[in-house]
Amino acid sequence: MSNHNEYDASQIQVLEGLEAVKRRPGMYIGSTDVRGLHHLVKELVDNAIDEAMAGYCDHIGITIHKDNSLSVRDNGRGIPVGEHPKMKKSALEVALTVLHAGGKFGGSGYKVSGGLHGVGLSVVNALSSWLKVDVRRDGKIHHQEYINGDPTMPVTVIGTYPEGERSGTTVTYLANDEIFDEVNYNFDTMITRMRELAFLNKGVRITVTDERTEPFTEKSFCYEGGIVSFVQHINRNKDVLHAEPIYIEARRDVPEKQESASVEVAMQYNDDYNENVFTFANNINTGEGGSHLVGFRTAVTRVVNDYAKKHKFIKETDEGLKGEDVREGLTAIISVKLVEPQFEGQTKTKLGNAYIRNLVDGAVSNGFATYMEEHPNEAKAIIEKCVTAARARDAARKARELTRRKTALDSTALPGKLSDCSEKDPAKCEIFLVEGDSAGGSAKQGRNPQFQAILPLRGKILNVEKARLDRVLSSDAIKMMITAFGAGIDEDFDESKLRYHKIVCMTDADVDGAHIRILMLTFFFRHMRPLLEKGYVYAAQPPLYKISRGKNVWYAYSDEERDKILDEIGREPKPAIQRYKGLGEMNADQLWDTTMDPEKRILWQVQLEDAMRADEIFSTLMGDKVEPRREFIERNSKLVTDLDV
Ligand code: 0RA
Repeated sequence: MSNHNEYDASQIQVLEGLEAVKRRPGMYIGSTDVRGLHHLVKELVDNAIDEAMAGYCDHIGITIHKDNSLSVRDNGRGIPVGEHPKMKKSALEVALTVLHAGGKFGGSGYKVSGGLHGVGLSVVNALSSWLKVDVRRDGKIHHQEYINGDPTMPVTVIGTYPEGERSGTTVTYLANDEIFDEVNYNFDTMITRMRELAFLNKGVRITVTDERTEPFTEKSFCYEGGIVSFVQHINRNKDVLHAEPIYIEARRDVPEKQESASVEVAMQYNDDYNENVFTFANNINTGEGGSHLVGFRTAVTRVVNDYAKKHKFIKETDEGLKGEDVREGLTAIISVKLVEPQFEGQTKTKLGNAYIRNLVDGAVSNGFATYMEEHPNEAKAIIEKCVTAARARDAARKARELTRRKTALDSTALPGKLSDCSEKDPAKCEIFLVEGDSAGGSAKQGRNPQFQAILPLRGKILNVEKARLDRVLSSDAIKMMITAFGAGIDEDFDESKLRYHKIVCMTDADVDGAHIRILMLTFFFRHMRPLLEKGYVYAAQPPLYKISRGKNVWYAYSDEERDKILDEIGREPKPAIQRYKGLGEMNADQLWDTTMDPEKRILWQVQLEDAMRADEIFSTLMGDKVEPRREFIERNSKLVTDLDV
């Protein structure tokens, strides 16, 4: 087999064995924690998605087995099994044992895919205690097994499959528990990612089966509507301004590169105040944006302004609507596919390829303008929303300038309620946002004033999910946080001005406390997102119980811990058990000992793994539709109270 569809050795970029992967797994999969573990699944699923993008596969199955091994199967053409012309062994074995062997896998026919077909296979093999592969191809079932990355048998035909049945590839592996801290897959993480992949690749069915539960748990995703369904899914609990999302698609040949690139956009306005625009390049979530996002934004601003002027919603001489005005309440998915994506930025999730900007701008300018002209009622609703947003923004701008001027020029303008610390190096400074004035008093007495600042916040914080910026900025608690942190908000947010690198939400260990914490997090998420992205936000964990006997005191942070302590110290001489109802019941020393002392306290760092999931959580919890909120809380009662774990 030496037709041009089979790769040859000259196309193999790096000839390295698997030792390099075993030695430095982080280089290949990011980390060896649970994220790295999930990365293995991603490597295999990406290969199958490539096969689907090339048009040969429409079903991908993922099964988590009882022993934590995992299978990925697809109904594509099957990995080639013929002899590799230069390596003198089966192409399948080469794919599993040679790093980057997949770099140019497949030759032509993959013009718009990520072009990395099969790359991850050898990495997964290197990091597995055992791996088995089955390829159905040309009527035969080819099989091979590995231990610690080494084959224990040659590729062997172990049977046939009936004519008319689909070809395909199945890989089953057990992640090596000497390499990974954790070999337990998280079903929910898996579901979220697979649903996203199904949205991005319309018509491809992705099924996830968890055999660890009795009976098995199974979820299957397939969206004929693709990213249109995705936008409807994001907006499902919101009131939309036009019934159907706007869908735009375009493809362009890039003659200089002999390749083509494609873009798909789906967009729909809702009556909220947030922008929910998510971008992807080759199915990879480009969280830092890039050229596709710039092109999209330019086009949307231009189309809305042109239409608004032409149809006299605003005057020809007006300054016009700003980008942020035309994106208020806009939900959109932008998905581009191109041959050699360049990923830049701090987290390598910013698309660099400059020509994509014009591709997206052109497509959206045409498609969106046409939609507006053809749908005057919908266009009117959209424009009126943008005009209102602009007016409110003007009021907010004035309010904002006030806070900005204060923070920039006037350091004495720190909020009166803030008890600041004396240390000036932000990296060493902590600020505790404390629920209620009485707990605030104890915290102020109990703290170490060298590096710990206290800001008491009275009552509920404004729900920013349901308020425009002008109202947000008129809330006292929010103004205090902005001035105390010193870094500004929204696009003015400047991390280098941040005055504390630990921002600790210290609320009661009850439902109200959890609610107040979510309100704080909602504000950070919508207006100071870098705080969450950079891991500056923490939740304090005050104890639930104080157990005392004679002079000895123990604190328990959960019911289980209380029982464990009681088991250890014995229940017989009847220790006194006090259940704390709130932070206010603790005196200054107790608060320091249990919750604030860096030597003893438990702080949870709030992690923002997935902005899209966070948006879903915040808009469900904080939005005004009651039914989805109730359902969400029923399904996720643990998550809601532990949102910050
Ligand atoms: C290159 C060529 C061909 C198939 C594949 C790669 C392929 C790789 C993977 C990895 C997971 N599933 C896969 N399915 C297919 C086919 C070439 C030919 O048939 O001519």
